[in-house]
Amino acid sequence: MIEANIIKSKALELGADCVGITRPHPVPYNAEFQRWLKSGYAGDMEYMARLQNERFDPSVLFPGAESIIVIGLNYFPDQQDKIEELKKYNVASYAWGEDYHFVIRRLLKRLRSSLKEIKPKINGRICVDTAPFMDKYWAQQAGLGWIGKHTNLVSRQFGSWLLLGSLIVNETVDSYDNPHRNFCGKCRACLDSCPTSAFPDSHILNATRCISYWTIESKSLSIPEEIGKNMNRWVFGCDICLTACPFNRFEKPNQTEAFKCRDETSLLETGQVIKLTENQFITKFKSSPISRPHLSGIIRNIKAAE
Ligand code: B12
Ligand code: SF4
Ligand code: SF4
Repeated sequence: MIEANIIKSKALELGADCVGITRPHPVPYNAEFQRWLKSGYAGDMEYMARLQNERFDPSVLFPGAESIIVIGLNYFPDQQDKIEELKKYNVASYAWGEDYHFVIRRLLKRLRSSLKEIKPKINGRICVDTAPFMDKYWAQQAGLGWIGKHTNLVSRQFGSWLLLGSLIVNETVDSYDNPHRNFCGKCRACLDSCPTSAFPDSHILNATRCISYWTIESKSLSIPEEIGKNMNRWVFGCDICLTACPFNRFEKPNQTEAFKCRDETSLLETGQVIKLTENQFITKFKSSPISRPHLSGIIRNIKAAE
């Protein structure tokens, strides 16, 4: 057994903005998930259908799992957009700095090493998107916030602007957090704000209607006209439903150096990115989330948003 407070202080010291700890158990949303897949809402994200047993039970994903440490990093921009006047296109704010996968993985690796110093036998599995793991569900269980109707975690400390990562460990702790209450009530601001009507219902996102899916994840050579005409100039991701949430009254600028807006983000915002060669694009956007759809995907997005 290890003291929860020791783990939490270490995580905060390493740069997490919030941290909670919960016990593993089977995730109760398997039926909803299967309905989501069957409805075709995953589009061409075939990986979502893989490793179902692991996704719905952390003890299958990591045998011997005793506790799940969940961290949140605030990514709300620390400044207004530098090039507001020249700006033609929008880029989701999570992508303005270094790729959060690297930032959170680095932090959780350090946390795992420092826990090993206290308990040499402790072992842990890091989850930041790449593992089949329901990040938002576990974040709610660990008390970081609740799953809003826009399907993302909402925090009473940071609004919609938390990125999540978890460390599953083979060690119990002396006290676990309680799941967070849901505060959405009758509000449906996020659902009504979506320009492409991507929510068939509360807590359900049809990714094949979501600008974020089309501009980041889709491998299609073109974006359907119906989506394109409602893209509102979002060429990488989309923050519209997140921005609509009234709990953003608690938002505050992030303090994470790696999330500071990089100069190359403006190449997308001005549209100048299309003048880059493939090699220049790779060099400039190395370690940025923007590299994911490749230059060809970014050009596709700009064409569709015009
Ligand atoms: C695939 C994926 C996407 C896809 C699909 C998104 C989706 N909502 O499913 C696309 C590409 C569209 C996407 C977009 C974005 N994403 Co994304 N994405 C993921 C990923 C890898 C998996 C999510 C998943 O499992 N989806 C499958 C569906 C079926 O699951 P679900 O929405 O969780 O739905 C379940 C619940 O709604 C539940 N359910 C059903 N009924 C009910 C009822 C109630 C009351 C409740 C509580 C739950 C519930 O059942 C469903 C099935 O299990 C996660 C990381 C991870 N491993 O979790 C990041 C993640 C969700 N994404 C993230 C972010 C930041 C984004 C964007 C904001 C990026 C952007 N600015 O463009 C957008 C937001 C779009 C939106 N409104 O969700 C963050 C969200 C952080 C947070 N605070 O929640 C995550 C957690 C990554 C991270 N490590 O931080 N994403
Ligand atoms: S990210 Fe944009 S397109 Fe996707 S659901 Fe939210 S508002 Fe709609
Ligand atoms: S906008 Fe309203 S319904 Fe949507 S997540 Fe925020 S509080 Fe919940």
